[in-house]
Amino acid sequence: MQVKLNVVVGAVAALLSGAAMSQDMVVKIGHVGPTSGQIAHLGKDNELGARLAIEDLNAKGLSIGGKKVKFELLAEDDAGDPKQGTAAAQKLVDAKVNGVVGHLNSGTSIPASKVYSDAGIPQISPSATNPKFTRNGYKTTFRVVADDVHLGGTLGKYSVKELHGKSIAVIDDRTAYGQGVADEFEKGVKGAGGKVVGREFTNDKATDFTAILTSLKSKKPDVVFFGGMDAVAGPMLRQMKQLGIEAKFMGGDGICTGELPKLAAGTMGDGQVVCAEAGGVEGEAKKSMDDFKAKFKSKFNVDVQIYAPYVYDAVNVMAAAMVKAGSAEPAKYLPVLAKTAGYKGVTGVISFDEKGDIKNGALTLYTYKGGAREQLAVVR
Ligand code: ABU
Repeated sequence: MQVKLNVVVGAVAALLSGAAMSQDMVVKIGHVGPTSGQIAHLGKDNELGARLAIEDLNAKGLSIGGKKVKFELLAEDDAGDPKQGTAAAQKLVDAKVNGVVGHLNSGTSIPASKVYSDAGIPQISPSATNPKFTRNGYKTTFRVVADDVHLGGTLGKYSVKELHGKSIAVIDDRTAYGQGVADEFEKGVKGAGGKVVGREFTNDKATDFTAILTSLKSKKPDVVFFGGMDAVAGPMLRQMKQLGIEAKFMGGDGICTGELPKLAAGTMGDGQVVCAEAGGVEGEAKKSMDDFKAKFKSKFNVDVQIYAPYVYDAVNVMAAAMVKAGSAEPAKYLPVLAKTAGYKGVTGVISFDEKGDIKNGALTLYTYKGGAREQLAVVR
């Protein structure tokens, strides 16, 4: 008798759980970043931001169009390489993701944006800052950070007006991001009446900068700007020290990471480096960012490098558009996503303009003291 009862209870439980499962809807969010290679620490930072967002969304038990939703993360590695970027994008399209957050780099985000656009899948980059990313006329392309026109231009002006640079040297890594931000920096310097005494380039895998630094040294720069990522900037700082180049060192968001002091191996002077994150919060809004960073640290036992909070917000903005549209189908929620206005995230208020760029994007200027990043100012 007891055996029969157990069988009946088991069958009812199985039926009930089956019914619950059939009511649930799975929403697949793709994430792509370089989780291997020289800037894997930044790719992993972004991916953890996505993981935290998905966990928090699932904990809220959201419904979309009357159906309970389970969000799933499909994480891909593009190694920061444009070809691997488009292959990863195609893989996510084939997996029928509902939306994509990524890629990290401009050099991967730009070619991948065509793949997502052709498939009608919304893409939000949390960190690609090259202006071209949102200027191809694709309705599916968005970003939640300021672009390099703003970033490079502001840093260029800052080098002249605040750092009082008289002879400024510029180096870039020839990537879409590095070359673009360095060009904008140069325009900013010249617009502020400053003088660029030399321009050199390297690549995003280089480790030896002796030739270009020696050439620039002869021009006696008081500021050196590098358009590229922290993995290259760190060894460059080490070699500047070895060559006795005492200049201030500036860079965009690609170098403005928690990892830079380690990569420079203790050769950065206090206040020597000035860089900018392509976003930022101040005043009362700072608490949400600080709370996010504390939660991230307690959950993953690592500090935020730079863009994890922006990934977190990008996933949430996408989910909010799905809820509002009552559908996770890309064609149905895309118009709602495009109209995002006044979304309050951990990185501040997010509204998109007609190109898919964040409106009124902020920049946060930083320096480093005692091996730690220290905020100088938030500017718009
Ligand atoms: N924005 C800095 C790093 C990513 C990129 O734009 O390539």
